[in-house]
This record gives sequence, structure tokens and C-alpha cells, in this order.
Amino acid sequence: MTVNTVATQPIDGQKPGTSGLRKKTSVFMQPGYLENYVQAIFDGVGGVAGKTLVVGGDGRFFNDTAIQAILKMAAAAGAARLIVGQGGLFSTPAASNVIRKRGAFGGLILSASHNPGGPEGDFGLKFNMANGGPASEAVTAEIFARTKDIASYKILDVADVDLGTLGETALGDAVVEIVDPVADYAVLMEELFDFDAIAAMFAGGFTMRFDAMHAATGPYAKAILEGRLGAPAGTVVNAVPLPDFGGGHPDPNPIYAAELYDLMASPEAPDMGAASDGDGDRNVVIGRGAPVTPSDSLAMIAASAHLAKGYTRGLAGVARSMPTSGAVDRVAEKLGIPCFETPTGWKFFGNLLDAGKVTLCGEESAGTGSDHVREKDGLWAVLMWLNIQAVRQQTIAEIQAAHWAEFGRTFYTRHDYEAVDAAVAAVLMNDLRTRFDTLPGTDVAGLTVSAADDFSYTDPVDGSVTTGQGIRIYFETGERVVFRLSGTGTEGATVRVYLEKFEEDAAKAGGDAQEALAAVIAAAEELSGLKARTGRAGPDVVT
Ligand code: VG1
Ligand code: CO
Repeated sequence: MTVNTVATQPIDGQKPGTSGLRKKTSVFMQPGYLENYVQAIFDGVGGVAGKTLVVGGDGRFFNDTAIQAILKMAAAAGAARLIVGQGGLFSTPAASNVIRKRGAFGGLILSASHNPGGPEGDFGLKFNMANGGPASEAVTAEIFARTKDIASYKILDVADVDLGTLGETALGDAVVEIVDPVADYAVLMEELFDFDAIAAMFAGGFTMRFDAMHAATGPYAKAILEGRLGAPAGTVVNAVPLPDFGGGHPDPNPIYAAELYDLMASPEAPDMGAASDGDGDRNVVIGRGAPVTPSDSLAMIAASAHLAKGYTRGLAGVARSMPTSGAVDRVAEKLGIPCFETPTGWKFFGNLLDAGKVTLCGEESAGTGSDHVREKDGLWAVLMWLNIQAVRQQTIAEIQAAHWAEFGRTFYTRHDYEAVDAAVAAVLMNDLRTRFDTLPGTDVAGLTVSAADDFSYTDPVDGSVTTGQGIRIYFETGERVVFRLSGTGTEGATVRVYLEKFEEDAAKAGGDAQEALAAVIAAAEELSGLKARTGRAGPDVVT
């Protein structure tokens, strides 16, 4: 066995974003690109000698090749044990679970989430820590620093590992253990949810479509929904993970999961529609004729979670990312529990979860999860909704209507402008920043600004401060607009505009969010000049 020390030099731009390093696949495939970053991870976390690491990804193009390099580099760095999902596959929440359950030092998760895969698509890699969650800002800063002074990387000169066969094999001095990626996760889900009650609901004729979008959740959904809960075969569609996601865009939003949304709006709709994303951490839940926005889903789960087996003790607290709507805040208030507002990205929930300050967290970007792992968890959210329906004996539409009647409705939408010229986006944000002092009191498209700032977060557990997390503009009548630049895009800048308005009157809770938010949308344009500056007629994606 030979350890090769390969001379290299720093590569620009290896700065981890909202969720690890995401780039075009072709960039990741450049000689040394992946290797440099992996070595920077190992060095940035203080070395992996003698440690156990979990490795797996969402199965996209280049997943297997990248895993071979990672395993050979981890072995060369002295790692003791490498736990790999069979076929190189792990959904992000399942990897988080295995890290925790096996007491691993951390894990390398290969995914560009909901972005398309393939040679023309995107690829990504992130490091998760021993708690199962994405590396903290302090750790990613350390990793980034290493990418800037790297001079060589170490890799074992050996044949590839067979990722298809379960069991242990030697790789240099390390042990590679290939595991069933679904097994531990399925056990965890059965601990948290009342599988008997859900199975009885399916046996009673409850119908569902789960769209796995040819991505990582397929095998998990098949095994759990159809295998253990007795949902009829065919409940899970697009269940086989494919390197290019079948040519699709594995994002469960109304644009890319349009077929599911159309079905749920049609007379043939089953009782429940659901979908997950590329790496299985996002979810969308749709009732018959009743799509549920992710922000509302978080609020509704918060209100009913105690009905599920694993949450009967109630919630210690909840957390939402800043751009997520205030719907969950109202539930927390009623429950008398704290509600934390964090920057975008799951890494900011880790400390709160570890400290036992929150049980449930969520993001407007179709992310919901709890303290069972340290990632958002798509299938978990779907099972939670199934469990809640089984106990409440109500449809999703009924649960949603009851929630709005009790708590009011927070109308919400997000408008994304993709692949915007990065300089134009930066100027737009900076121009808004210069107006924080003068905006309050001004009239914008009929709404009066009450406050404006750039969101900054002080972690209540370790005191770390994160600044520049998005521009918030509040109006006197309770509306809010947030402007933020995406930290996961791989082309130019993506400008996200988050818009919301609270409606207390139950009689006005129905209806279309775009219409209800028309004045807020107009105010956002008047404030930012986004369309004018970009020459766009409207957003690329509306969720
Ligand atoms: C987006 C979402 C954010 C989410 C992140 C990772 O980030 O807005 O809420 O945590 O993706 O999700 P950004 O910086 O592009 O807005 V996933 O499913 O990639 O792991
Ligand atoms: Co994802």
C-alpha cells in the first residue's frame, strides 16, 4: 500500500456557503478540485487520524467517483473506520442519524440538494460534525482558510472499493463498512411515530402519492411507506435514484413538482401528496386541493406534534430561519414556549438543538425537522403529517382551515430571481443598506415602513455573532419584506425576495397568496427596483 503525497496549490473560490461547497459538476471534476477541498476539510477539522467517518451522498453523477477519492484520502489521513451507505447512497438526514448513532467523529455528505445533477448540473460536498449537523461557521471558516494555503494532499494508491456489497473490507489501515442506508433510519422513524395508527389509516383506504423525484428518498419512502406502513405499491413514484434525477430538477416546489401539484388540484387527487428533494432533507405536503406552505407546515406541526408518539412530552421550544414566516411564532406564544429566529441554513439550529432549547425547527424553503437528527428531514415531516392525520382523523385541508381559524393566516410567498449579474445584485443590496435610517416613516406603494435592518444573529448558546444575513423591511400594518442573496447558487447571484402579511380575520384566511400579497410585492419592487435593475419581467421561481 502506497500513500501518495500529491503537490497541489490553492484553488480560488472554495468557500463553503449555506450548506457546504456547491459548484458546477464540471468544476468539481477538475483535477485536484475535490481532493484539495477534502484535504482542507480533514486539516480544517484538526485531522481525522483514528476517527470514524460517515460517507454518502444523494447518488447524483460523480457521487461514486468522488466517494472513492474521499475514502482513499480518509484512509491516507489515518481514519480508522469509514461507514458508507451501500452504493454510496445516504439521504442527508439518514447520514446525520448514522453519525449520531455510531458515535462518529463526523461525516462527508455529497449533495447539491435540489439542484439538477449530471455533467452540466451541480455537485456539492459538506462536512457534518459529531452531533450530526452541518459544520458550524467557525469550522467552515477553518476549512476555507486551509483551502487558501494547501500545498499537497495525501491519497492511497489502491484499487476502488466495492460500494455495492454490504460488510467490512480493509482499505490500507482503515476499515470500510458498507451499510444499508435505510435500516437505521427506518428504526428511528418507528420510534418517533405511531406506525400502527398510520398503517391502520392506509388499511382503511387512505390514499397518497409520494414523489421521490428519482432522488435519494426513493428507497427510504418505498421501505417505510409501502414496506412497513402498508401503503399500496405505486404510492411512491419516481422511486429509483438516478445520477441525473431522470433529467429533472429535484426540487419539490410548484414549478419542478408541477405534476404532483396538478394532481392534488384535480378531482383524482389522493388524500395526500408529498415530495422530497435531491438529498431527502426537504419536503412538501399537499392536501386534496390544499397545498401547505412550508412556513405554515412548521406552525401546524408545532401545534400538533404532541400527538405523535415521540413528541408526547411537548416541545421545549421552536426555531425558524429569519426569512420563514411568523406563523410558528404565534403557535409558540400560545404554547408558552420560546421561539428563536436564526440565519438561513440548518447549521444555525445545531446549538439550540444540542442545548435542548428547541425540539422543532424549520425553514420556508421546504425544510422541517426536529431534535431526532441535526438536519432537516423530508420523510420525517411526511410521517409527522401522516401521524397527525391518523390521530386527529381530519384531512390536511381541515387541519389547515382549523389552524388558520385559531391562529390567523400568515400569507407568504418567495420570489426568486436566478442567475442575476452578481455585481447588480450586490449594488441592489448595498443601496438598500444605505437607507435603513431614512426608510422608517416613508410611504412605499401605500404601505408605511416601520423598521429596516440587516439581520444579525447572536447564538444564544456560544455567543458567536453572524452578520449580514438578509435585509428586513417591516411595515406598520404588519407586513414584511426580506431581501437576501442565496448561498447555494452556482451561477451569478440568486436574489430571494420573501414576502409576508398576517391576516387575523378567519373570514379572510382563504384565497391566493399572490393576490393577498399584491401590495407587499409592489412595495418590494418600489424599494429595490429589482425588475428594473435586472431587466426581468418577473421572478424565475415563485414558491
Ligand atoms: C437554500 C435555502 C435554505 C436551505 C439551503 C440548503 O439556501 O434558502 O433555507 O437551508 O438552501 O437546503 P440559500 O442560501 O440558497 O437561500 V438543501 O435542501 O440544500 O440542503
Ligand atoms: Co436538500
